[in-house]
Amino acid sequence: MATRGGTRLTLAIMFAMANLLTCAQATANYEVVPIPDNIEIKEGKPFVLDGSTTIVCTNDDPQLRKNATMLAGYIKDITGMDLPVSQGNLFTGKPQGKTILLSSELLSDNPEAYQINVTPDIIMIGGASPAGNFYGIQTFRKSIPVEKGKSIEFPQVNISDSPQFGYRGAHFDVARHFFPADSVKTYIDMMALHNMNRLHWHLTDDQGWRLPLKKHPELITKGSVRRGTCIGKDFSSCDSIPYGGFYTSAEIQDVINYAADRYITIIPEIDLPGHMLAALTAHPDLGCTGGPYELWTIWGVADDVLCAGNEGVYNLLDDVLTEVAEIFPSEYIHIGGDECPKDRWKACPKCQAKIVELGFTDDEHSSKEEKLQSHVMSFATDVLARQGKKIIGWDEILEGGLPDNAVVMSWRGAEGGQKAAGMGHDAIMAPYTHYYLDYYQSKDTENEPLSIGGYIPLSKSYSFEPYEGISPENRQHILGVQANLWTEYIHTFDHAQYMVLPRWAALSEVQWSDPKSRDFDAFKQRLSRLQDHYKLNGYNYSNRQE
Ligand code: TNX
Repeated sequence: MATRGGTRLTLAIMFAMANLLTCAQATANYEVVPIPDNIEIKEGKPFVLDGSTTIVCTNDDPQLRKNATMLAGYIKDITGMDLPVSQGNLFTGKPQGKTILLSSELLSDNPEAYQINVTPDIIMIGGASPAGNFYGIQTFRKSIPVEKGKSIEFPQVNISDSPQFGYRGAHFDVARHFFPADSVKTYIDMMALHNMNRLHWHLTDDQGWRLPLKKHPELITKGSVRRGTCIGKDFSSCDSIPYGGFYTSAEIQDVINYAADRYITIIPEIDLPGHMLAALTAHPDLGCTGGPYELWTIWGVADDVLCAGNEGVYNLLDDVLTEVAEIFPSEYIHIGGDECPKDRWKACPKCQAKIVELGFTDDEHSSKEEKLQSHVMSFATDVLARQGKKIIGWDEILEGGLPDNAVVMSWRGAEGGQKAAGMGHDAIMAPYTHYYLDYYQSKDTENEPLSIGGYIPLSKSYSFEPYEGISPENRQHILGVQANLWTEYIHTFDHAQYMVLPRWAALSEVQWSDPKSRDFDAFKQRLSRLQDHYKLNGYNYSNRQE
């Protein structure tokens, strides 16, 4: 009896000790999403992150300081440790104690490149720029297991990494349903977690105008609240509940700055000359029929578009785009160009007179109305060029001839991007076949929230090959890849998060990682750890992994 009891006691103590040892410590895993290019683990004593660690910037660059504060925030959220941030210099003496050292002087052709070197006393996160440093911080942050109250062991390692593409985009439609500035900021945080750097902000459409402009306040006062919304997919119905929303100028500025602190550029979209019922509602004289018009309560493609034979349209576009260029620091402004039916223009004496004036005729490439649309797009391009900006347009802009320097956003498959690259134009791949995240992510549609249709499982988003069909000499024209989130059927931010997560994780590996590392099963392992970070941050995500 005594012996048995003694054995039991010894076992219990051993078990408790083993538990203590394993519970008190957790080990970092560098295989994060998106997977870094090179991870070289080394033998030897790990770096143990505990409350005595200091975060040190190697210079007084204000961006690096912001990075350091952000890193301290991430570590606090994940582990509960509150680490101090200070400034030091690698060359004027070794910092005291255990240190995470941030720098932005790494030599690399790619400004977004970074390296992480872990030794027992120092973790060095070096970027080729503050942005590169920031991506090093993202990888570091994602490597930490989400287990509060434990010290974290970081195995010694050399990581070197840089992105495949300079344009790593996510789109957000805030016109069909409105998402307040706080939600947009959370969207930006989610993007940063996936190393994305361009937010394509779809601010105007047939169902609402969300961007305040000083010169044209009527676009908000008359164009931001619709009479109601159709119920589900029944376009003959209307809930008769006024629906709308818009940002204040201060909120727009705040979102731009918030994004910039996370190395994300906001590309605003003013969708023209179709998808313009909001502007027509405010200015009925600018449509071919003279109206009256009202904000749409249904979805789809409206026949009423801006009248391209009306001088007032050009004046409005000049004012709007000039002010948009002043507000947004981005090099690119998106001017839409998609889904502009030509029925009204064909029947409109003013549009037909303009076609005659410009000498347009039908030919084997395009109709005279398509050429008229190109004329509008060229006008908008020139207005923006005067402000030092370039344009992005949906792939329909290929139809009547492309303005110089125009970037094509390929959405009706990858063909538009392939064609643009062949013509020497830059292109962004956002094919509906892989990256329309308003589509279902499961075949089990009965148990999914109502969606526009389609089926894009995680594996499909993971399988896109951006260079397929592009000759090696034209690859330089593929700026990058983007996913779009159209919100006809997405009413809440919770639902928006559910649609993009985890498909953004798949996208991020296509945008960032070396295609040689593409492996769906290995990706799913990495994803399970990323999901812990989704949970920690309170992001709503889907568990579907078809
Ligand atoms: C096509 S993509 C559209 C949008 C819709 C979307 C729905 C593009 C340029 N136009 O207006 O919201 O499909 O999936």
